[in-house]
Amino acid sequence: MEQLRNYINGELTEPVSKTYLDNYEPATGEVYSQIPDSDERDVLLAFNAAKNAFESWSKTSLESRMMILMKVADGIEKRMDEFVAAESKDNGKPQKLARAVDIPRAVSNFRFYASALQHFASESHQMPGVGINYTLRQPIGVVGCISPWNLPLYLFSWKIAPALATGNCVVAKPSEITPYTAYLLSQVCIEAGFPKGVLNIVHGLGNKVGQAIVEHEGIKAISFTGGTETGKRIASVAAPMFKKLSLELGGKNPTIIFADCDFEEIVKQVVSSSFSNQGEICLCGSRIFIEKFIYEKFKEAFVAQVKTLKVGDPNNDDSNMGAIVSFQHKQKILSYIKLAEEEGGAILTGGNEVKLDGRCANGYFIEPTVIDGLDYKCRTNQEEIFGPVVTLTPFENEEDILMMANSVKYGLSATIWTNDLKRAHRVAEKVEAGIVWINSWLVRDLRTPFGGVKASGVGREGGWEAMRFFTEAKNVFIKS
Ligand code: TXE
Repeated sequence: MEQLRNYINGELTEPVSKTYLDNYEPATGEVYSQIPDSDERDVLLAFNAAKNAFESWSKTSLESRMMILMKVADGIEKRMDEFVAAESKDNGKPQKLARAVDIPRAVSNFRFYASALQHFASESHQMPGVGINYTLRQPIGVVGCISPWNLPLYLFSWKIAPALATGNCVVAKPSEITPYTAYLLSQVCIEAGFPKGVLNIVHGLGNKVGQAIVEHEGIKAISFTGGTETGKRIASVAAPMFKKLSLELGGKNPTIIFADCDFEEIVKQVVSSSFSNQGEICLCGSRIFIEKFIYEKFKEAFVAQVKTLKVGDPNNDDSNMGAIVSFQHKQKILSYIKLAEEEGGAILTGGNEVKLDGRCANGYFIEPTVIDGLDYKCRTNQEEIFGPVVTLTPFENEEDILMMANSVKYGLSATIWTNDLKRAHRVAEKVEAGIVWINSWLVRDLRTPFGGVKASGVGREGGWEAMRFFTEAKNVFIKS
């Protein structure tokens, strides 16, 4: 059985405990590798390596820093097939999705920030006859990056690339459920000649390794993506330590469809925004609101389209949906489907586990599920399910839809389908979200601010937002 390794001080290392955790393949339900069951001792080794590397890394020329980050991007790209297969095997997503989205985006993340670091400028403020102020944006030092299982390398690199680009050294922890591509990244860093100790990857459990990263006095900023409840726990530890915090948390995103939308075009797009990655994307639209005039027409067309989705072996190119990431998460999703029925919902399609034969006979598969007839205030419509489950709800008018859309504790993203330009701007302005798409979904420009409001998180990633998060601004005034 393959045993993964931590990446500490430029070397692949065993956990101090010498113990390992099983790593499952969601499509088969089988253990296929083991990850280090690291603890605070491994985090301490990683922190010391990062601290020792900081002096030289933070003084590395911008061009050299850019070059080595570009080499990492090239290294991933060169091993694309291996990364794609690993991401799909670890997460359960179709290989074609990992090939189209996850791994290319991880490459883009490294290239984006490798170039951004050469253009990241700061301000000066002249006081005529008095003097001049200039702002230094200095790296923080050793920072912590903790990422989830839904888009493993995509979100892992989304944090560590800007952290490294701004001259910090990193102690990073991928999800224990999907560790493999982070392990491959370690190998790429070694092959690229990445300076020792600048990036350290410690595998293991959240409440052991993640907690140790958050608690460590010397780790001055935490960038986290994951569940809202975990975000709360992290904030409760980090805030009193005055650490900088970036929290990208859960969502319960509305898809808002007005009667004047381009009906034929949107049905397939809303199927995609509902069920991509088995619905395990924080930006998926899980509450679909349809203007009452077209409710029945949309319901019929949408359900018919959903029924064409094939849930299958992630290795097969004709699979539109793969496996749910873990047995526990599959059970959580099924429990919400049961709750929806208890709350009076009608299952229009789906609602069941999918039993495949062959190698996937023991895998974790759920049908794409569409439910209607629920009150917008019920638990199914208020709580994040994070799986292939969406609800349909009719609405009367703009006021009605904004009240329902904003009724949840989350505020991550929203998607609006309408050809009324003024209405699009009005609704985009009033919907409580950090990211809004109009007549599109998941169009991503890495320069834009990324993040949510309310229980969806604190702070923004992306573009200069990430570069500023990972630096401290210092104003210096010189008298003339
Ligand atoms: O997140 P967790 P998971 C939501 C979604 C999902 C829920 C849980 O609702 O069902 O979060 O998913 C580490 N201190 N999203 O289990 O548990 C953990 O090891 C420090 C939305 O992935 O929050 C992992 O590396 N770290 C999200 C990471 O935190 C801790 C995407 C995320 O784990 C920790 C994924 C602790 N006390 C899930 N406990 C989005 N917004 O994209 C755990 N961890």
